[in-house]
Amino acid sequence: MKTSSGKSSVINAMLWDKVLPSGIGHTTNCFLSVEGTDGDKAYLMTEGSDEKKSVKTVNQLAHALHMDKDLKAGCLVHVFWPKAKCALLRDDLVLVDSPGTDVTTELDTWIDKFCLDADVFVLVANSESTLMNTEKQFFHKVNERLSKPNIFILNNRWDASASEPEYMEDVRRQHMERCLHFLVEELRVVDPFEARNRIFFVSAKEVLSARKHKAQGMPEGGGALAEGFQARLQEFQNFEQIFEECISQSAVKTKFEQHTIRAKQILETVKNIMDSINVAAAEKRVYSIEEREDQIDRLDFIRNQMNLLTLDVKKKIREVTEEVANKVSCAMTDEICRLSVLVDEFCSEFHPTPSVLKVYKNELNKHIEDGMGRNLADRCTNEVNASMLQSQQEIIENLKPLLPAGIQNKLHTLVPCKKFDLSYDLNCHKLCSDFQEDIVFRFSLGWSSLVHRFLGPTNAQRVLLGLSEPIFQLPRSLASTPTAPSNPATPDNASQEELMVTLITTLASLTSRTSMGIIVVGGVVWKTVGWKLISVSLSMYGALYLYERLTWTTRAKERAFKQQFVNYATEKLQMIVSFTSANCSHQVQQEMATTFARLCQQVDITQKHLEEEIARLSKEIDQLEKIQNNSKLLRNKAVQLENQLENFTKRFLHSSSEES
Ligand SMILES: Nc1nc2c(ncn2[C@@H]2O[C@H](COP(=O)(O)OP(=O)(O)OP(=O)(O)O)[C@@H](O)[C@H]2O)c(=O)[nH]1
Ligand SMILES: [Mg+2]
Repeated sequence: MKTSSGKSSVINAMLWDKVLPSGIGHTTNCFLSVEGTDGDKAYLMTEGSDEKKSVKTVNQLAHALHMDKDLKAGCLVHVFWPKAKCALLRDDLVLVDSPGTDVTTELDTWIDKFCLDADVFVLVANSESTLMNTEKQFFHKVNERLSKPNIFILNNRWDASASEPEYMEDVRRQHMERCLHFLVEELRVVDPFEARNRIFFVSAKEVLSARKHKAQGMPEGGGALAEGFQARLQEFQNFEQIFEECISQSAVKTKFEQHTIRAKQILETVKNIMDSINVAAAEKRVYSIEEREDQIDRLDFIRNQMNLLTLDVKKKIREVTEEVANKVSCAMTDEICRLSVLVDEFCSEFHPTPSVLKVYKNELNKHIEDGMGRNLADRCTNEVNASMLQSQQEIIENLKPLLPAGIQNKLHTLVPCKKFDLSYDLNCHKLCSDFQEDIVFRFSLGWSSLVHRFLGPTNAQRVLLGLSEPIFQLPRSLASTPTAPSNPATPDNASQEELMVTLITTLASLTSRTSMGIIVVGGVVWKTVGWKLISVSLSMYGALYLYERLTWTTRAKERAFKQQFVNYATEKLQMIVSFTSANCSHQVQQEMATTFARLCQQVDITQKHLEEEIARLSKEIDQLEKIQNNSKLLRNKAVQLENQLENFTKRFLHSSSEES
């Protein structure tokens, strides 16, 4: 590092050619880097300019450097030397030559600028003097900035020692001790054993001239060479070999150490990320599994409850409908019993002409239909409504817990419990359309009335229509009796005797009433007593007839009509009691079933939502499992890479640092 110690000469010797200018005095006035170029021409580039200045000879280079007034000691000039000319430059090696250190005080700036990237430092000392303090100081500073820098010490100009062979060994030992002390004790960059491979005694000038000779095809030992040249050449070659080994190891280290450290950091981060992903996914998965279990439980619960509730509701609907049927049928039976009252209440113009009668009947039908409907409604509708509403409310209350809170609140709008009107649909008009009134005058002791009374309405009709068996064939002679006008259907061909026999035969089995007794007695007497008695009887009979005929007024007819209608309608209505009650209970059943169906629909929606949610959770759980597996896989990969990096570090980085 000291001026003229031969730094430039060492580089030239290593490059086998005089690449850099060297000479007595302060030759190198700035930093010079020498690196290889693929081209066959050398050139140089100064800092801050892209211009490639061509150099042909060293003199030109020296000239160029000297001429450049802008160049200061602190700046860097790149010298590009054809790789073809020098093997050393082929592996991207860059050699940096410095100006003499004793000429400048800008050590710190230099170190920052040129030394921090350096793999190997070579201290070229002048073996004719001892290590200079300025040289030592530079390396102390370098040592502060870099950890264990690779430092070689070349004691150059060792050829000079050949002139004083008697002191040579002593001088060499002295130099060696001082250099060892400097490297091992002061700088502590190497151990004592290793340090012996870092200190060499050489002559750059000799080596360069020998190599130049050799390059020109002349013997390398040619020219005026001092004694011990071969040993010094050998030592220089040793230096070169160890220097190159050191460079390559250091290159590996500088190239890969930082990357390895960075890669380890990245792998550590990746591991942490994967771990946290794994933990988070596991937590989320556990949570999702729990949630899914909850939802499945809830779904099962809803299904079971629905099954139970459906049975319950069916039972309830059956009960309510039965209750309604009973109620309606009771109410209707009562109403039918009270039908005469309802019919009596009716008043409208009555006249036995068919047209008036038709209107009368229509109105009567309507009156009964309205009245009965109203009465039934009064008796049943409220109760039915109440019990139905109560049942519906019970059903809703039972179903409510199966629905989510949001729907529970608006259930009354989704399933409205409106007031429900039973429709009884009596349809009296149609029911009584067959009604045929019988309001022609009929004498109570007349022929047909008697037959009616004795034989009952069915047999009487058969007898009167002449469709019965011969025993019921009525005697023809009776046609002349006063009863004849009252019954136009009386047969003419029946004989009196036969009639009597028939009557007696029939009467024998019947409990006789007073009038019947009279007739029977009259009939028996007729054959035995005289005409006086018969004429008295006949006049009494006539008077009775006259009386009945006169009292057969329109009012009586209306009464008879109403009575007949009541009988007829009672019979007909009784026939439809079970039908109507069934109809009503059916309406109730429909209404309740509709309500229940609406509720079921809501429950179905809830179930469907639950099923969807369960499916979603299952999918999520699968995804989380995949994520977990992936994160584990990636973590394992990271661990593998870490191991590989560790092996690499042990093999290529640690070993080299241990060696150095
Ligand atoms: N005898 C002898 N002379 C040498 C040796 N090495 C270099 N010289 C001579 O010493 C002088 C200075 O050599 P340089 O290589 O320029 O020295 P330097 O350290 O680069 O000098 P600066 O760049 O000025 O700091 C030159 O004249 C060389 O011929 C050597 O090993 N033995
Ligand atoms: Mg120099």
